[in-house]
Amino acid sequence: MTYENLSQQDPEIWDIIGRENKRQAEEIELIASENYVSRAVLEAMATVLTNKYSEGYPGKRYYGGNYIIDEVETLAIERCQKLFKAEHVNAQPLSGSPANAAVYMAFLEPGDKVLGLKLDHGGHLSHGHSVNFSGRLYNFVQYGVNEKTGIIDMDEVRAIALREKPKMIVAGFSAYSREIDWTGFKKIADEVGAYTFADIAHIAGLIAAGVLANPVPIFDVVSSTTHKTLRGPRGAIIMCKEQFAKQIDRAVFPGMQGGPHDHITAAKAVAFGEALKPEFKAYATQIIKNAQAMAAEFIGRGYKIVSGGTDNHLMVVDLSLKGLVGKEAEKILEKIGISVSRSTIPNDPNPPMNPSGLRIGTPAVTTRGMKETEMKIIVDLIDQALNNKEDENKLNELKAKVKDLCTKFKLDY
Ligand code: DSN
Repeated sequence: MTYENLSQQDPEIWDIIGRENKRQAEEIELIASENYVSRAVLEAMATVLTNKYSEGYPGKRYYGGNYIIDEVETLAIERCQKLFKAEHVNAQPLSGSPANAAVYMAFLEPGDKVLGLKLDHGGHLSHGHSVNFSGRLYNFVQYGVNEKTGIIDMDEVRAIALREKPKMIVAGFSAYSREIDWTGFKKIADEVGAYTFADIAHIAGLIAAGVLANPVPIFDVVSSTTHKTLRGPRGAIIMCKEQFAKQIDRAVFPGMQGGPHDHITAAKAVAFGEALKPEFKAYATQIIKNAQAMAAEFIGRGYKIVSGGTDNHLMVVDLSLKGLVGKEAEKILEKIGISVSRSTIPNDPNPPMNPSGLRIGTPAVTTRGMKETEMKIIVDLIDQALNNKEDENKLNELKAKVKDLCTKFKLDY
């Protein structure tokens, strides 16, 4: 892509973008929810499709001139259906939280009871936290992970469901490293007559590639963002059984949103097309191999990983044994050019703004082409930085090593 117009017309913004571009090129990205899109996805986002208003759905719009936009959205829907074996797809949600808001609006009335995973056990704000719209509008009851194993306790989920009789059960997470027992959730929901809702935002790419189990054929409704392991543009999708198609579509528009972002819909279609290719399965397989190699290396160096390891792309490192907290560790690693996000650990004694752990993920470094060998090198860099946090010379030396590693695994921009 060339950017002559932007660079000439607005050097101030151009300079900021240039510096962020350099930062991404020279630093290691371990935030579990981030990734690098392909040039094709990036190019689709920067198109004239952004100029169009297209409230409604293909063939049923509220504005004229949408006969070409209809083709884009239909293609996005069809590719997504194929990718996840989905009966119905809504490709318009602008992002994860609005998608989840639309799901709740489609199935629930304010005050209805819903079961979701606690935030400090790996859940998401939109799964019922009290400061979020979900916890304010709906009556959320929360389940957690087993204190000893760090794994979701399905007996506890069942006991809470039998006691509380929720109208909906939410399965999904933003910081949990184990496979979700979709069938187990479905059985419990059937026992109590609850709707099943899976939020697969983090693992959508791994599911699409067939390396993790797919809840779409068994759950009533599934939401996902498109920009994490799925490696598409910033946005979301909702998939559901055909019987719920109308209520989902009505909840997205006119319920929650106005005009869809058609340039993003096009980029979603491009990303779904990429995920349908065999190379994407190899990519997803390597994401998990890399995460497992990284977790093993951390454990070998005396770090505690919540649940003892990982089945997916992420791990939560409990720093309490190291005498550190998440915010401090995040800052130290930022100094050497490694981005991570601080994270709560189950039953965290520290507050959410300064929790006891770090969440680390491998989707972005895997996109760069890094493999198990590099994961060990990265853990070594992290370990050295955390052990020498006051030594500025050492931190500068580590920063140079991070940059050096990144230049060997260039981004395609
Ligand atoms: N902010 C995303 C994450 O980092 O997991 C979830 O919304």
